[in-house]
Amino acid sequence: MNEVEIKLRKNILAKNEEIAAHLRELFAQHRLMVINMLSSPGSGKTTLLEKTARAVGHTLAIAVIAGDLQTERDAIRIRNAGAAATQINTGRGCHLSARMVADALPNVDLDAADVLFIENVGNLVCPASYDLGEDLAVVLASVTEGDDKPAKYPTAIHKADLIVLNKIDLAPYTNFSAERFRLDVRKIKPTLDVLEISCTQGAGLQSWFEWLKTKVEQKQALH
Ligand SMILES: Nc1nc2c(ncn2[C@@H]2O[C@H](COP(=O)(O)OP(=O)(O)OP(=O)(O)O)[C@@H](O)[C@H]2O)c(=O)[nH]1
Ligand SMILES: [Mg+2]
Repeated sequence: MNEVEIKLRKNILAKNEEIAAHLRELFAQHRLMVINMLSSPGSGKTTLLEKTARAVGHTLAIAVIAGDLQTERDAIRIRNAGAAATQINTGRGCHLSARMVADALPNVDLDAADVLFIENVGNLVCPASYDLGEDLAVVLASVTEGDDKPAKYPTAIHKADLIVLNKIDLAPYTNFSAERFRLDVRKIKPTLDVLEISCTQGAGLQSWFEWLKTKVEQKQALH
């Protein structure tokens, strides 16, 4: 990057921080827990949200903003699972920005929801640099991506408040080492928990629901 590009990027990020701060204030006023979901394409973000909506949607009002370059497919899947969902199409954009989230908010009932998930565009690079006013960031990894991803994408690991490791049902068919994965995570952020799950077979999902419930209760108790 040359000097002009660096300055431009700094300005864009500063503007994003400003809007994110407004969003954070707005979410706090509504006592809404907001979770930014980051992952590579296809790690299972939408599947996890579908499972969550079906399993705990009757006790926890879930709203989702789903970001993809094209199509409304993820929002449709989530609505079919019983949660409110709004789709953002970024066109060629590799991440959601605070401005995009702000523009989508008229479609989200902030009073009705207990938790708002923001399913970011699938990649571990750009979404790690853009604050969306969220309370927490969850990085969803999956065993089919390989165990070297934390070491290769440390910015996303730094941003994360929880790592969810999905598709553990497929571990026997790969050379994935949960030990290597956890070791690299620990090197980058020693306090970070790794929660192993299988969306298709259900392993670990109960722990995910409990983590989520605790976080929502903590947010609601703040005011
Ligand atoms: N075997 C297995 N497959 C899974 C699991 N979770 C999700 N999948 C499959 O993985 C594929 C991708 O899942 P999605 O939920 O669409 O992934 P995503 O992260 O939302 O993808 P993008 O929005 O495109 O980035 C689908 O075919 C899912 O059925 C799992 O735990 N085990
Ligand atoms: Mg998806």
